[in-house]
Amino acid sequence: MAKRQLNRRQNWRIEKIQGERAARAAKRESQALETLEGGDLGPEQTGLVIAHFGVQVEVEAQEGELSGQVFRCHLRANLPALVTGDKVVWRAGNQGIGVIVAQLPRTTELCRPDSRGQLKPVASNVDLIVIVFAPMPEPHANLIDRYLVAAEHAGIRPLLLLNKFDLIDDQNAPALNALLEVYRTLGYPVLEVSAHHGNGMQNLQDQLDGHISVFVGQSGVGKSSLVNSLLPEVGTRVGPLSEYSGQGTHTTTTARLFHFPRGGDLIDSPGIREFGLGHVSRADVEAGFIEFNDLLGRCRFRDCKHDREPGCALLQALEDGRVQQQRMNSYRSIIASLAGSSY
Ligand SMILES: Nc1nc2c(ncn2[C@@H]2O[C@H](COP(=O)(O)OP(=O)(O)O)[C@@H](O)[C@H]2O)c(=O)[nH]1
Ligand SMILES: [Mg+2]
Ligand SMILES: [Zn+2]
Repeated sequence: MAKRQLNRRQNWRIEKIQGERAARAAKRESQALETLEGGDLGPEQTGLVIAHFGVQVEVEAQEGELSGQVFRCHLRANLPALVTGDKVVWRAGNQGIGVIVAQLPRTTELCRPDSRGQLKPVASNVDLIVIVFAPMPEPHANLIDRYLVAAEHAGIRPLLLLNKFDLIDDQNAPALNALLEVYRTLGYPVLEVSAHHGNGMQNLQDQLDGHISVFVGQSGVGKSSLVNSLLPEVGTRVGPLSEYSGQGTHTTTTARLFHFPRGGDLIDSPGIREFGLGHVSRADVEAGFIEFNDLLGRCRFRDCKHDREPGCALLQALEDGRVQQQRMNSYRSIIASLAGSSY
């Protein structure tokens, strides 16, 4: 598609219109908040943000007689930006509307760069990242390792999930098994399932129960199919949510939290499924390779790049087989990809 360049004047006009629109929305919001605060509000109670819509959020009551009910809530002006998964203190108004009065501390944050390249949280309190791959499209160890670094960096436990189990044949089995073995050796949990045929899906559900999970992975590996199979309601509920952000020209990557029937939650959005390695430093990448943990700081040179330096603890471990060649390749390729960016 041909890219049409907007001239400065057109750009300025668009920015002006968007600015005015945002100002009008903010004014409407503060009027609504004033009306609500002037009326009768219920007692303070805890709630869970299950979706957010620009200036408002949807909160599920977590205690008392309202527990489980969902309220559209306004935010008091002094609050930080809330994301799906946030625990909050809120007060119910009338007719299913409420006011958020405080945000409770987050245990984890999943961040992504926004359109300006600034890192922004997109979901909080996630404690399991399910990294999905499949026989087709052919998996890249490098990409899996990037997700692992991202998970380690966020302090969130990863689960490796090979989907399309039904597509394993004599041709691709050796390479796939070798790949899985790399991660089993590192101690990462690995599951094999087929979203289409249902193999292993109960086992997967057992792993998800009691956790707040996200599914990530390359396009085409079957994330939508997995989510739809686990939570048939998602497909029907996600669509209408992709609303206009009011800020720019792109649709928001609104994340929504869904409950599994037996406990545990899934936070899902197209943006989260494509969640990748945000802005990380060389040190973050090193820390993201768990088998390096005992080796870092043991190289002869303090600023060792683990490239060809004498007395490098990582190179020695590679030689001894304590570090796997494939992981070392990934590490180098990730570091090389950082070099061009600012880190
Ligand atoms: N054979 C097979 N195909 C699958 C399976 N799961 C998903 N697919 C197919 O893989 C393609 C991509 O799936 P989709 O869920 O859209 O992947 P996403 O891009 O990761 O969300 C679709 O054609 C699915 O029908 C599976 O378990 N087995
Ligand atoms: Mg999809
Ligand atoms: Zn070294």
